[in-house]
Amino acid sequence: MLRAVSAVAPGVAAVMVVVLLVEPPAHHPAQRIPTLRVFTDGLGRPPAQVGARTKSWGLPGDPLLGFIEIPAGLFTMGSDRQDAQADEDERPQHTVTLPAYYIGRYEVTVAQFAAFVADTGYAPDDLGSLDGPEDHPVRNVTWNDATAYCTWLTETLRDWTGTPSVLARQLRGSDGGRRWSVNLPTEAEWEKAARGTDGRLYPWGDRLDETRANYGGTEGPRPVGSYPAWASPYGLLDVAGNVWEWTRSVPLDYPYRADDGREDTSASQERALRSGSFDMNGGFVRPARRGRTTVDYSAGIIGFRVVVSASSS
Ligand SMILES: [Ca+2]
Repeated sequence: MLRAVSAVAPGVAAVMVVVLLVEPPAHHPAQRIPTLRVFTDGLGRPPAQVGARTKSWGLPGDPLLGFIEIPAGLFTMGSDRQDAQADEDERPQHTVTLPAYYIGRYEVTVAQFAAFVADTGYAPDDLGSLDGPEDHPVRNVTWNDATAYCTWLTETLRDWTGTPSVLARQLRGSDGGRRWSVNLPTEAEWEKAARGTDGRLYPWGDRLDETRANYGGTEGPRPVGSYPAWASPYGLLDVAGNVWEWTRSVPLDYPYRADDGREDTSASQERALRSGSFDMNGGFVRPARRGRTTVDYSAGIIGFRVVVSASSS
């Protein structure tokens, strides 16, 4: 029962804030503003968070809703023999070519995940996923929870009139091509976006620095985007530390091949995790580091970010 109460608390809190902001003084009851006009976005769906940075469903309020385009091309994946911190499963280092895709600058937040739950009535595998400040990364999510969020966001952004046109065209297949969707990133998509093309050890370069990311046994996760000066070459934040991030990939041996079964979303095996977390040392927050666990596992150190890609879901 206590878990259920805590699960609805964030949504209730957000509504309460809006009501307080828009209600006229009590001596003008005739001018009372219908709350429906405040909460809806054109589809009758309630934005989960009211704030300067967010608009709808807790998504970032920038022109592409927090998505960054990663151009098509080669990148260096994995680790070479000179990296003493590398595990055997990061080798051999090799090049991988990917088509273009979009990926979230930030980890998905508590507000974003709570908006999905509020909109659909989805029952998370772990109700602890709804706990925490709205601008913190969602955690305690299973792989199944994360992929359910992706399925919902795919349909939501296809339907919404406010979806940025560059994303809407891909999601709807408006140019005559295959419809793209919101997915968890593959291991290759995650790693390219996190370290760029040149094989660097960390998002910002080759030198580890505890002032550039949330790792090393800190007190817990921090608001997403807390280290804006230390983005990846493409602009991603918190790809080193804060929380681990689910990928869609089965963690098979390298070299990476997208067509060898590792991207089969119906597989019931374990999945790869990336990024390391606030409680990990520097070796774990290298973008090449591969974590892994089963799809039904949840923990307070595991969250996710999403891509918009041509991959089927
Ligand atoms: Ca992270």
